[in-house]
This record gives sequence, C-alpha cells and structure tokens, in this order.
Amino acid sequence: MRSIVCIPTYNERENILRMIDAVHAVVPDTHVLVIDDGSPDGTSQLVAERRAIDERVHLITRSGKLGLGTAYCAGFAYALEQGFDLILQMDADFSHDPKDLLRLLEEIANYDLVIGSRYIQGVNVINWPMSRLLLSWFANLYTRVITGMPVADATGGFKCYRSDVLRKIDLTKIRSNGYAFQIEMNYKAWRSGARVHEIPIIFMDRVHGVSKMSKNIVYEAAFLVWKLKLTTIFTFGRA
Ligand SMILES: Nc1nc2c(ncn2[C@@H]2O[C@H](COP(=O)(O)OP(=O)(O)O)[C@@H](O)[C@H]2O)c(=O)[nH]1
Ligand SMILES: [Mg+2]
Repeated sequence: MRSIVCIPTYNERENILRMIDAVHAVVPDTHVLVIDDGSPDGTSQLVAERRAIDERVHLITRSGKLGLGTAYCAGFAYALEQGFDLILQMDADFSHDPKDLLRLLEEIANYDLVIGSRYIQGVNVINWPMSRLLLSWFANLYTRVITGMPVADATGGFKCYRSDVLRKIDLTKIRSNGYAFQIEMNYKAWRSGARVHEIPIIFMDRVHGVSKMSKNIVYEAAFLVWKLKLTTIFTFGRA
C-alpha cells in the first residue's frame, strides 16, 4: 500500500527538513507532502530544494495564509489524485513523534481511520500550560457529549485515513479550520460508517517556532459541534 504524510506548514523553517528526515528514518517508503501557505520565512524554498533531490518529497505552495483546513483539503485532494492508499497527517513542529507513524500504519490494517489520541490511557501532553491543556480536554468532552461521537481526542492532528474514507467526504464543502476541521473530518468519517480507532500517543509542545493557535479557532470549534449535530438531526441522520 502506498502511503503519504501530509504536513501543513506556516513558518516552520527550523523544523521542516528535520521532520522530513525523521519521517524517512522511520518509514522510508512513505512519501511526504508539505502544504505551505507561502511562509515568509522561506519554508517552501527549503522543501523545494529537497524535492529536487528526493522523489518521495512533494510540495504544494499556496499564495498566502489561507487556513489550515483548506491546506489539509488541498493535500488530501493531491494525495487521492496521485493514487495513495493511506493518507496520514501530522504537524511539522515535532509535537507528534514520527516513530508513532509505524503504529498508525500498523493499526490501519484493521480500521479505516486511526487517530493518535492524547486522552486515552490518561492525559499525555507534555509542556503545555495548564490553561491550554484544560481547554483542549474540555473541548473534547464537549464535542463527545454533544455529537455522541465515541472519540476521546477529536481535535488532534495526528491521524491515518484509508483513501476510501476521504473519497466519501466532499472536501470542497469543508470550510472549517483548526480544531473544528479535525472534529468535522472525524465526524463525517464516523457518520459515513468508517471504523474509527484511537491509539495512545504522547504530545509534546513545540521547541522551535511559534504556535498559530488563536481564540477564533476555539469559538469556531464550539459552534461547529452544534452545526454538525443539527445538520444530522435535520437530515434525519443522513448527513
Ligand atoms: N499551511 C498552513 N499550515 C498551518 C497554518 N496554521 C498552522 N499551520 C501548521 O499546522 C501545524 C499545527 O499548527 P501549530 O501552530 O503547531 O498549532 P498548535 O500545535 O495547536 O499550537 C504546524 O505544522 C503549523 O505550521 C496555516 O494557516 N496554513
Ligand atoms: Mg504545534
């Protein structure tokens, strides 16, 4: 099965090449697709140089910061078009341990969507301020209670999809970003009958570069959860 890891980037020059190397050290046959939003720090140029000497490296450069959700969708559409069977996603900042790619790839043999989860088997987040951890944990509780989706960590960004799951979702209709995007994709996959499974991961706060997380991302997610729920009710469960 051909696999590709989609990594969205915005100003990740200190991380991205080390991350590509780290991925290939663990899973040499897996391709890497970087979706860069025209980072002012030159992230795209670094990746373009690497792509020229390594055919496992792919790059989409967009004109500006168009948002994380559409960055993933552009990446997923590219991966489907290129015929990859397994489509993974992870952050560029080493919050996700590339070694866990092996476990995601192992588990996907039995499931359609495997999620790297910070909130099964306790709370596995290192170096986040307590305020951010609580926010994330309560956001997940809130999501679970309102949508009924049996996922402990619906907002994380470390996952593996079978291509069929992504083909069933209309990626052109997805408008959400940030946390909301992850929730929406999990929800749509789950509603479409995908076998969803979580594996425990340890999430580490970034060492290099800065977070792009903002208050708006939280409000967007809080609103989206109701939108998903209500859409499902008003379409009599067919959403
Ligand atoms: N292409 C793209 N990537 C983004 C954007 N915002 C964040 N990212 C990337 O998405 C990943 C997660 O973002 P990060 O800022 O680390 O969020 P946090 O871990 O929640 O603080 C990182 O690889 C970022 O570089 C964006 O607007 N466009
Ligand atoms: Mg991060």
